[in-house]
Amino acid sequence: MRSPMKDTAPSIVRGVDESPRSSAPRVLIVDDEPAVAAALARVVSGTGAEVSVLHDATAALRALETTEFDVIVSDLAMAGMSGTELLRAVRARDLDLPVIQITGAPSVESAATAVELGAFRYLTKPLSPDVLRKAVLEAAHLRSLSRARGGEDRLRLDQSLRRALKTLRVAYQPIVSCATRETIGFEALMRSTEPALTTPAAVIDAAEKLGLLHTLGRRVRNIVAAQIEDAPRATAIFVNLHPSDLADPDLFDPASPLSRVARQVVLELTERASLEAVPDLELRFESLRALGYRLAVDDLGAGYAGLSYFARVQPEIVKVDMSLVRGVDADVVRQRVVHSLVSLATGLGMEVVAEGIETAAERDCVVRLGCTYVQGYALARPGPAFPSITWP
Ligand code: G
Ligand code: MN
Repeated sequence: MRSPMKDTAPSIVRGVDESPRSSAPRVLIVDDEPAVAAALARVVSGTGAEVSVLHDATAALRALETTEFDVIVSDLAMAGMSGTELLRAVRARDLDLPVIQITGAPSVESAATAVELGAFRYLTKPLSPDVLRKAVLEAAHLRSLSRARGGEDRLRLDQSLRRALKTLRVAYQPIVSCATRETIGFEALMRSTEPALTTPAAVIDAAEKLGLLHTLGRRVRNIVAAQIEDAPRATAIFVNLHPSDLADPDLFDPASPLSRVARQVVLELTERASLEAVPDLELRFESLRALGYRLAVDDLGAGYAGLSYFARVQPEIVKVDMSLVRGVDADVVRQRVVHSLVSLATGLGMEVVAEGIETAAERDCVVRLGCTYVQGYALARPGPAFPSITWP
């Protein structure tokens, strides 16, 4: 491949003007021909950018994991991973990072792919230094705009979440025995009054984005721990866990407030959320049981993991998802599914909660199908510690 530049190849890879590192854009040049890469570096350095050079795309991807670059300038035809594959891999992790592609063999196909993957520019050789410098400056400008926007969004979200955490409340919804019609427990449900984060899903989503899931989980568990002594005698409190909570040492700390009352607590693990990423899952369940907790599988019948998940947790209690409960009294298929889940679970010594009961007909139907407990608006809405039920 001949050099794209009229300039001769220098060995400098640092910016020519020594502006502070923080303000100079960081540009990564990827070209498998060292002489070409050096020529590109010399030209790009002329913009005041801080330039790094790598000679293959795989190394570039590795570098992106540890270093934040503002612009990538990449050759298309490279030994090993191509420039197109590099762009695709970059897009999988960063939708905004501008990538300038340079090619000595332009084609309609590679240009179309560049557009599809959102390349910032598709430049052809021979390349004028001015064109490259202009493209790099524009790309760096775009990057700084999107960074500023992202920073503001994040700051606003952070402020909202911190307010939500301060004012967080827990509502409790009764879980009722079908045999005695007595309340045997309450599900603790997070409630937020923060205007930007009104639903529990929005709070969890924000905490996930900001890396504060453990803070949120601890907050809910500590509120429950402080209220549990006011719960009616012999009732259990059901607490929802996020899979990330299973990686929080606080959950396993015998001295944490909720651990002290673990015998009164059932931890709900939703089948919806994948636990694939949690290492030593079975050991963690064992530790929780050693602390006195019981475990429940939540939303059974709604998720993707299905019965394999069920076998891994071997829960004391399963909660049949409200999608199976809705209209169950008038739907033979739902009745069969619930009946099968009930016989499977009770055959394994587990108890079954039917959740999301909205009508007396649904309630009576799941009782007939053998569910141990019922929960839902038909009995009681979630409310301040601790609501009573109606079951005439
Ligand atoms: O996924 P999980 O089962 O933890 O969800 C419980 C949610 O369902 C809570 O937000 C609760 O307010 C809501 N909920 C409780 N009972 C009912 C019900 O009877 N109908 C509906 N639609 N939602 C309910
Ligand atoms: Mn739940």
